[in-house]
Amino acid sequence: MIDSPLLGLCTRTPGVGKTTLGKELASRSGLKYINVGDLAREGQLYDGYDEEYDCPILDEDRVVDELENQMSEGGVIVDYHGCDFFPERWFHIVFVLRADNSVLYKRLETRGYNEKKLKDNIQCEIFQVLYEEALASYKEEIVHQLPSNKPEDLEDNINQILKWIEQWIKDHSS
Ligand code: DAT
Repeated sequence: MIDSPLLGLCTRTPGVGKTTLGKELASRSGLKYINVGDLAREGQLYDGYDEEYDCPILDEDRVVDELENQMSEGGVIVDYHGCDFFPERWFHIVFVLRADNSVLYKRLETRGYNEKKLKDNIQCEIFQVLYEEALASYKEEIVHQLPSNKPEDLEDNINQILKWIEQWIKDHSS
């Protein structure tokens, strides 16, 4: 039995605020924060290169293998811009962060994205691609959308999630 929950934080689109939320949440809750993008980069867990989007292609099986031990111990916040390849049993709760397009456009522009990457990412956000993906991968009742437009959203999200973690720990302590 694990004594701390497993949380998934995801967005389809970078720049929405996963990293900011994930790190702050980890420092306030004591849970461990894992950024799958960083993990893949450090371990070179890639399987080819996507020329169109100008980024390496993740080797999903190796990422899952790499994380399996830590996940079985509990108390982890996983941050990635996708969630459909993680085993369903991994997460007790999944948060899909959302930002308005105008907010997102500005954040991505400052990252120097090319026009196609910028447009595709914004379009994914408009069509709620990741939310649909999360609903197809996990039970509907564990998937929650969170707004991530302004600093107050961040604070509200953190407070809500901290309360949820506290309750989960209470409910699962023997
Ligand atoms: P991601 O990890 O989803 O790519 P990030 O955490 O790096 O995104 O955040 C992208 C930028 O947006 C960064 O400059 C911090 C800012 N940001 C994040 N959450 C925010 C919020 N709720 N309000 C205002 N700015 C936010």
